[in-house]
Amino acid sequence: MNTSTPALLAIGAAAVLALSGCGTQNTDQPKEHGSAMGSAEAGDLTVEGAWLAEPAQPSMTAGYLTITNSGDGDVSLTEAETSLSDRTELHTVETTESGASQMTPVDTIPVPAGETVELASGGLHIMVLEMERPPEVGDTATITLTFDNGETVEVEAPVRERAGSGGHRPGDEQP
Ligand SMILES: [Cu+2]
Repeated sequence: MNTSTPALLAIGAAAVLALSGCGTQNTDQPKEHGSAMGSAEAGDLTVEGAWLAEPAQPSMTAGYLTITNSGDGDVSLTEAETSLSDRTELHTVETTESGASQMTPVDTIPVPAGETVELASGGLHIMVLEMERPPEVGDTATITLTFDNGETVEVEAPVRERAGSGGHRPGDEQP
C-alpha cells in the first residue's frame, strides 16, 4: 500500500504538467478578467463594447467602443488615454481622392445629445502610440475618456484579434 503512493503521486504530477502545458497554448484557458467587451457610464454618457485590437505593429494599436449620450446637451470626446502608453490620439479614416484609406487625427469626436457614436474599424478610433510592450490577446487595458462637459469615463478593454471581431468592414486600417 505504502509503496504505491509515490508512484501514484508521480503519475498525478505528470498529468498536471501535461494539462498545464496544453493550457498555455490553448485560447480557452480561464481568463482572470474575462473577455467580454468593456462598458462603463458616467452621468449621461454610456460607453459600451470597448476593445483593443491585437497590435499589427509592436508599438501601436487601435481601440474601439461606442459612446451614447442620453443627456440634453451635446458633448465632445476631447481626449483618450490608455494604460498601454503615454501617447494616444483620436483618429478617423478618410478616403483620399485616389481612393486609398488614410488615418487622420481629429481634435474631438462630437457626441450629440441623444445620439450614439461608434468608434469602429474603418472609421473613428482611439490610436494608441509608442507602446513599450505590445499587449497580447487576452490582456486587458484601461481606456480613460475625457469629455468637454467635465465627465471622465474609465472602461476596461480586452485585447482581441481583429479577425472575427471587427473584420466585417472593408478598409481595415493598418495602424
Ligand atoms: Cu489611427
